[in-house]
Amino acid sequence: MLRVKKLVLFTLFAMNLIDQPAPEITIEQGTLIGKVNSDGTIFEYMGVPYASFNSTTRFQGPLPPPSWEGVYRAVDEMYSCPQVTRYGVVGSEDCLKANIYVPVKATGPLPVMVFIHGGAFVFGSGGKLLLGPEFLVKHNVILVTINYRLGALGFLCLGIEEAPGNAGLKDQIAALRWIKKNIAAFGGDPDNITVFGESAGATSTSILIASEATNGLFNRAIIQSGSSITNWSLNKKPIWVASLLTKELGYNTEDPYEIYDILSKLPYNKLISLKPPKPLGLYFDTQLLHIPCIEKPLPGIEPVLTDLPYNLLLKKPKNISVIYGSNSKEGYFLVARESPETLQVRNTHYLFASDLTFENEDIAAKEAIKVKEFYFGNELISQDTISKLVDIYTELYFEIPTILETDIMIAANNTSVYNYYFDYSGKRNLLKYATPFKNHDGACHADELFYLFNSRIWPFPISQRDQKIVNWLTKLWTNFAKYGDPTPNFKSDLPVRWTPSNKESKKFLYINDELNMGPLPNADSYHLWNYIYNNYRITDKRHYLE
Ligand SMILES: *[C@@H]1O[C@H](CO)[C@@H](O)[C@H](O)[C@H]1NC(C)=O
Ligand SMILES: *[C@@H]1O[C@H](CO)[C@@H](O)[C@H](O)[C@H]1NC(C)=O
Ligand SMILES: *[C@@H]1O[C@H](CO)[C@@H](O)[C@H](O)[C@H]1NC(C)=O
Ligand SMILES: *[C@@H]1O[C@H](CO)[C@@H](O)[C@H](O)[C@H]1NC(C)=O
Ligand SMILES: CC(=O)N[C@H]1CO[C@H](CO)[C@@H](O)[C@@H]1O
Ligand SMILES: CC(=O)N[C@H]1CO[C@H](CO)[C@@H](O)[C@@H]1O
Repeated sequence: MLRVKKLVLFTLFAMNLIDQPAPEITIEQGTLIGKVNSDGTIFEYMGVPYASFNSTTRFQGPLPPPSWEGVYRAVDEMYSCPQVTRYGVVGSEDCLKANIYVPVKATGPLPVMVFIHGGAFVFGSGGKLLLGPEFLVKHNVILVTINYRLGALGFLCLGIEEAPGNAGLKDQIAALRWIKKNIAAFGGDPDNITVFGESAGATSTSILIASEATNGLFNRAIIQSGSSITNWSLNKKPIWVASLLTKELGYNTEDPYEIYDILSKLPYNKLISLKPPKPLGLYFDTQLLHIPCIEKPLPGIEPVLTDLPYNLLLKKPKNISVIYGSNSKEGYFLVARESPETLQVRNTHYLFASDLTFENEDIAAKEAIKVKEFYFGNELISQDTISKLVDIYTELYFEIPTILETDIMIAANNTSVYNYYFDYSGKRNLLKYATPFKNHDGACHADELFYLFNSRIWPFPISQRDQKIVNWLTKLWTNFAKYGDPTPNFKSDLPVRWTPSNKESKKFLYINDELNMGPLPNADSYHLWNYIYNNYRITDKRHYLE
């Protein structure tokens, strides 16, 4: 009888009908068990709680991680923080979980790569749907993906103890602390941690570099299409934004305690679904509502951001090496949201973001004309000139801020800074395929992700051409995680030596069908924006504490 049972079980394993268990691991919280992935190469520990949560402290930093009796089955792939999808609200507030992927074959303490997902601070999760681990883990690294609170739950910022702001970033930091403390139990090296992120995840990573709350928590970082010094990294009017939410519920108040009273009692799915109309301002803005903020000092509360990231980076840059990069046509997905009406309105507005300040309106108007002429010459903004709008979105929001941030880090001159420019267009440029630009050249925002991750959302065979990019990208990224140098012995497996930028010149790895080193891309644009930000960047934090 027993024999038969065992045989049945074995057959089921062989057929992958039930999961084979991964080794049990014991940490301070208790013992947990994971499973082996479908091709037998990875031990997966899914949905491991790195912090806990209590709805009575909904907008505050996370609570310490929970402990448990018995064995925790770390196999739940479906955790995500509450967010609005086209199928309604998904996720639950009990979402502060990490997924840990360990190569089955590896020995010795492994370098650890922690990915912070993007999604405009309102959607996304650490799950396999986008972040399948196989491509990276194959190179003998441990990959950790995390969830953090999103939308109003992660970014309500009222400057009071009950809602000090940046809860979502505090989740990320709690995850990093948890990893530092516990990853050795999974075979990871706690002194060999690379944080990487894309879009809002890159902006988060950049903020984590700037923040003093993360000192000593990680050793390297990769910033993909985001920056802490873009306008969309920082909420200039957090209480006003919060009041837009309560206005949707019929209240008219800008009192932080009243706003808190209203929002703290709301069921999370109602709260996360509040969608105030966003007034189109004079500036060219992404109009994200739920983003990080500068925190007011509050007794007993550890802030993430006490000043603009720009100032923090200048004052006390972390001594870590960083890769910065962006994609050649980031703007495709943003332009896809424009309509003839919004294009029309753009003509009467400034073509820069509101993280600038001008002595008077004349100067602002003069500089705005300069920008308009640079991109559009004498032409109007319309469907006919849409490719110029793609460029300005690409450059103003992604490319230029990452390069300006590069400048700051290079000036600090303690570490290596690498730059890349991703221009490849293959069969896995997922976001581009969702835009009207699917047959155009170049890489859209987020397109590089599908060459780093084995996304389940794209379960198609990989072409040989695409496979080459997967191999290169994952090799470069994991080399950097291991050695702080993406091409330490390039002759063996990579066709290029990726040299770091320095004060004299910025050096870019151009990623396409070939890998080549080259100069600063779009140098004229860089000079334009460098001039504007040097002269007009808001650097006084009082502008962000209204
Ligand atoms: C949440 O916090 C409140 C107030 O501190 C406490 O009374 C309650 O027991 C907590 N709930 C859980 C589930 O821990
Ligand atoms: C900065 O980091 C580099 C590389 O890890 C190290 O050699 C150097 O001593 C560090 N400098 C300081 C001031 O910590
Ligand atoms: C490196 O960083 C340390 C600590 O911030 C600083 O004291 C030192 O001057 C820096 N070194 C260089 C070469 O900038
Ligand atoms: C990080 O891990 C790599 C690969 O295991 C190893 O060669 C390297 O020495 C480690 N770096 C540090 C700083 O421990
Ligand atoms: C977030 C974004 O893209 N733009 C913001 C820049 O700053 C102004 C002032 O706070 C906001 O109104 C924009 O929405
Ligand atoms: C690590 C690094 O970038 N070091 C540079 C610091 O600045 C001097 C002078 O510009 C360079 O010679 C170093 O290479």
